[in-house]
Amino acid sequence: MSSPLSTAEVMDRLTRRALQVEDFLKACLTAPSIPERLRLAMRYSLLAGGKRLRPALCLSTAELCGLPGEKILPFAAALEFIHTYSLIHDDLPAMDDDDLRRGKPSCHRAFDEATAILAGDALLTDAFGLMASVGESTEEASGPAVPPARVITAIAELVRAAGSSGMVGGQMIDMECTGKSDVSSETLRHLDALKTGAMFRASCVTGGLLAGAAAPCVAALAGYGAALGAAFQIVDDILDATEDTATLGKPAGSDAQMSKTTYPALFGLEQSRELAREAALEAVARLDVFDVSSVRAQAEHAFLKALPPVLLKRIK
Ligand code: GRG
Repeated sequence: MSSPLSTAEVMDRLTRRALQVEDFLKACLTAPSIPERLRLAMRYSLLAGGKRLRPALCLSTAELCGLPGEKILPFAAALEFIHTYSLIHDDLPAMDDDDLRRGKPSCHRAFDEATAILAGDALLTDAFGLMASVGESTEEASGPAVPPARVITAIAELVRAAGSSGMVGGQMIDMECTGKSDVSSETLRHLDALKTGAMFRASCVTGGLLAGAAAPCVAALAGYGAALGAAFQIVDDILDATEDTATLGKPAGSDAQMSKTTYPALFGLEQSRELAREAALEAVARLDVFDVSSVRAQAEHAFLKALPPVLLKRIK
């Protein structure tokens, strides 16, 4: 069994994963057929930093289940394309109307509203080409990187997570709840599970599906991703209420300013911290089913187990 990783080791692995994803992303969106202003806006937001957590989870869970991450880099990058589109649209005046994202002017501030809408639309649409590409046969390679049937299953999983019954649905509920003072804790959990949790869950599950993992392992990855997503959202809510704009790279206190229902608003800071800890522990426990034998899988198992507690260290 793998030994526990220190915070520094987890951060080091995350940084290396982020760089691997960053290199791939930098090589994307170079086709001369893309109108220049659209390309600039897409690359502006895509390459503005970001922790690259969702692709890192996909690559790591694939390796945990025996598939080398290099084989599915385009799929992992697609998760970041979809995440970036959601951030661009979330910042628009019709939604959260935020001027700052990832420490820089939000896309509609750096360009204009119409260009930002199109940049988000294009990132979402182009993500499907990236996902499909890992199941396509190319002339250079002898066959597809991953059997096409697995790729279709993984795409279907991600579509459910990102679409109307997932992230977009969660955003709709979030908007409907904004400004209301009587939002229940069940509604908050539900909207967060859709808005944030669904993409975390899908990032983990798709890694397993692409690797051809057995059903109990895929179910464990789903539980891990959902619990990690819940912990992440609670931490994000706490940070919004306690950190400054410079630290966050986005406007601090915006949840309270917009009268959003958040964990600190409903439960107070101390209980929110406890709920984040519980969710992180649940995530870690879901990894117990894995019986890892290869060195690479052991390393990923240790990383995934150590990640939820490290996430909690972002809150004081
Ligand atoms: C507009 C369709 C649509 C959906 C928006 C993701 C989302 C749904 C809204 C973002 C608003 C928000 C602050 C959500 C809380 C959690 C979250 C997704 C934070 C941002 O993710 P990080 O911290 O960001 O992984 P980086 O910049 O590191 O990629």
